[in-house]
Amino acid sequence: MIKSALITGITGQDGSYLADLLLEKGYKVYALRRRTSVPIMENIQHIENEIEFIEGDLLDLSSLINALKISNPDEVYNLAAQSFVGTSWDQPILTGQVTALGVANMLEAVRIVKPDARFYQASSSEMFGKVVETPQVETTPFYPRSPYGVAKVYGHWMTVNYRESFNMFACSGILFNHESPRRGIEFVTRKITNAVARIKLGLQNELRLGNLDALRDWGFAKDYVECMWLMLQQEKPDDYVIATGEMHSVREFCEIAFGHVGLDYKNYVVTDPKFFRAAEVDLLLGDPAKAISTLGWNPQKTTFKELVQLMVDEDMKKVKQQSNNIMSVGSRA
Ligand code: NDP
Ligand code: GDR
Repeated sequence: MIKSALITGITGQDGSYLADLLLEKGYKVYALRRRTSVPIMENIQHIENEIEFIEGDLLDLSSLINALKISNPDEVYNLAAQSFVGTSWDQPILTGQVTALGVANMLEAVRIVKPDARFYQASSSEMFGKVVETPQVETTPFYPRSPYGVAKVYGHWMTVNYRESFNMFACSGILFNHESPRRGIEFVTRKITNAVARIKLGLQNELRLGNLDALRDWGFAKDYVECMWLMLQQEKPDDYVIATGEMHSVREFCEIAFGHVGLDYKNYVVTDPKFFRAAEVDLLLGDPAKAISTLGWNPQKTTFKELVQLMVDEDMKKVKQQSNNIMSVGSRA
């Protein structure tokens, strides 16, 4: 029997890696995609023809019901969100509508159309925010520090509530930061690796960043989507912290990234108050013990240093390619 899955957030980092994984496993993959004036396909171009796209939006319940009816999925992965913490202060209402109420819409669509589908909710370490214990585990109390974090707490508890109220197979993955060459350019890791490539190739002189002392537990996105799938293969639905159990600073990330191309970050990084958060999350460190013992997951597949270096290498290739394209257009003009 071929299994089928519906993914929301397909154009983003995680959606694209999860689609790769599920296609590899032989799933029929359906994906909810928003209409945009120009298609955002960078992350999924390579699998575009293998996915069945359904137009819809997390804000529009009828489109979600339609997506559930068309796909009739065994598994639903709700990855869509307004996911950038910084923007959540500029657009707190929209963030609440998409990242919080969007989860309720998705859960309702599943409950109405396919209540026996297995449901995954993309919860976040940002729910811990101002941490009250370190490392953070599944039972650590939440203290979100941004409209994004607050919205994710709502989505998390709605997932737990639908499991308890309707006996749905609903899981919440509390994932710590995970990165990759497919990461959005405004997130600090990709902002750094892209700038390193541009500086190395003489296209940029400096990199303006906010808080260099923020500490995060950074993993590789490709390793993390495997956990999403594993959670839905268990006998019982549950919630899991997914993290490496290691913490590094933004400064350390810069040091390794610049160092990888023979540069010293101190000569290029400028601190700019514009990039400081209204309320910062100083540190996040997860304990993935439950995921290791129950899901059999290996949190250290890709080390921190390997992650930074692979992101720099990919950005070097991409930036070189972009500047070659510009030069060949210029020479034809
Ligand atoms: P991205 O920001 O890369 O992707 C977000 C996706 O959500 C995009 O496909 C976007 O589509 C889609 N989307 C946004 N708004 C809507 C909407 N109203 N209706 C339908 N789709 C919408 O996120 P990531 O891949 O990094 O993260 C995936 C999920 O995991 C998110 O929910 C995020 O909050 C959560 N998370 C991420 C972590 C990380 O470190 N990456 C850690 C913990 C949780 P479009 O292209 O049209 O904008
Ligand atoms: P985060 O990721 O807020 O943890 O949310 P981000 O990469 O944006 O910030 C990480 C830390 O770096 C500090 N920082 C900067 N951040 C950005 N974006 N730009 C800068 O110039 C900069 N300088 C320093 C930040 O202050 C912060 O402390 C990500 C998202 O993927 C969420 O959706 C997800 O839920 C969490 O990770 C877990």
